Amino acid sequence: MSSVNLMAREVAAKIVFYGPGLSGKTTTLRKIYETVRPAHRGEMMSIATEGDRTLFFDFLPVKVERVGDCSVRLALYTVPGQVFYNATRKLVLQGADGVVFVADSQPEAMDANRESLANLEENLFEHGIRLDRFPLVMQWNKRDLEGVLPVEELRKELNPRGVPEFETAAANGRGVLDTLKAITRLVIKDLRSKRIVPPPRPTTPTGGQQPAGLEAQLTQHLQNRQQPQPPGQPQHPGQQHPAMAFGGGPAPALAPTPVPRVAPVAVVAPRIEPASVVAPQVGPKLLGAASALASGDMFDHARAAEAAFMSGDYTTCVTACTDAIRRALAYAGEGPLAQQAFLLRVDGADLLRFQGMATQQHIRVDDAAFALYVLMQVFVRLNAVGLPNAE
Ligand SMILES: Nc1nc2c(ncn2[C@@H]2O[C@H](COP(=O)(O)OP(=O)(O)OP(=O)(O)O)[C@@H](O)[C@H]2O)c(=O)[nH]1
Ligand SMILES: [Mg+2]
Repeated sequence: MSSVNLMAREVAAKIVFYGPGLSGKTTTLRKIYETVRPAHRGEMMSIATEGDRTLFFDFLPVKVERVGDCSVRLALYTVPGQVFYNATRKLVLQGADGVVFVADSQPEAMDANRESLANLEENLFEHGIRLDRFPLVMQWNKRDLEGVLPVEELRKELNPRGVPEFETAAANGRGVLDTLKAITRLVIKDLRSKRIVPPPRPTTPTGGQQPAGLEAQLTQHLQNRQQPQPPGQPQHPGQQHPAMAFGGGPAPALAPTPVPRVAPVAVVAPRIEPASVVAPQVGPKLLGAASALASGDMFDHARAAEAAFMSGDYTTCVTACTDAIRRALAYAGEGPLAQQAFLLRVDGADLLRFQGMATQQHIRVDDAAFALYVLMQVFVRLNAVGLPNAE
């Protein structure tokens, strides 16, 4: 899914947190959300959850501070771990640039871990990708619990390839940012080797020499981040970390504040940061056109599509639109999609073109914009006929 905007010199990459049910994927994303400063991440969205269980996906856009003359945008996703949601896992996995496998370290979860890893391999293979050549990091989660398996055992069973691995306790945040750093590095390295990431410009605006390659710039950026904080800006435990906490060293202790259930709408508490630390925040959050037209229960689906579009994840935007359109058309009653569209007087040619995208190898920005347009068309037609009604 990676995309590069050469004008803005911006790289967008998709990272998926995969693993069995209840292994801690959503908890991990929430911790990243809490830890990264608001200026560097968007809203976290949990699309369709039931209690603690993810039914569709969680999504969190994160921006790594400018690295040399490029910036990196990450779109972080979780899949639903429960075995019977494989179709959704396949959709979410589409276009991924890297995977963090979140394993549950408890002995009783070992079968589920193995099964989920095999399932990841199978689903990637269906997308024409071999897991053993794909950017992958293992997250041994729930290390805070008593009686967990030794890491050697987890490694032997689940990580024979010896990819980078991290012991984490997502519940208190330990290790999650180190894991994220590692997968980001792997993804950037992979994108460089595929020549997707542009070479750095030869000189800086001030005439200084840039280190070669985006990864070298990232390394330099990480080193800079290790510099001590300027006086007057101490790091408090629990304080949101500057940038992505990509500064190396241990992740900061995280405040044990309870995490509220993630609402579909803005959950970003406004924060006032010293001007010298943070770029000014963009003003109040605005609704996108699709979510402004959405009825209550379609709202977070529309937001997901818009957020994916804004983060440059056009494949997921189309995926989210597909799901939303299917759900929205269902208000016209049971039957094939074409019949539902006909009843609502949604343009058949538009719907055909939209459905044709499913077979496209590469989804471009104009495809995603078109998908959002079709979604809006469906919402407008539903509004016109008064659906969904109040009953
Ligand atoms: N003790 C402990 N509990 C954890 C940890 N990570 C997650 N949990 C708990 O495990 C449960 C499941 O966590 P989730 O993050 O919802 O799991 P998930 O992988 O997203 O599950 P699905 O959405 O069903 O795939 C929750 O009750 C979490 O609080 C951890 O590191 N330590
Ligand atoms: Mg979940």
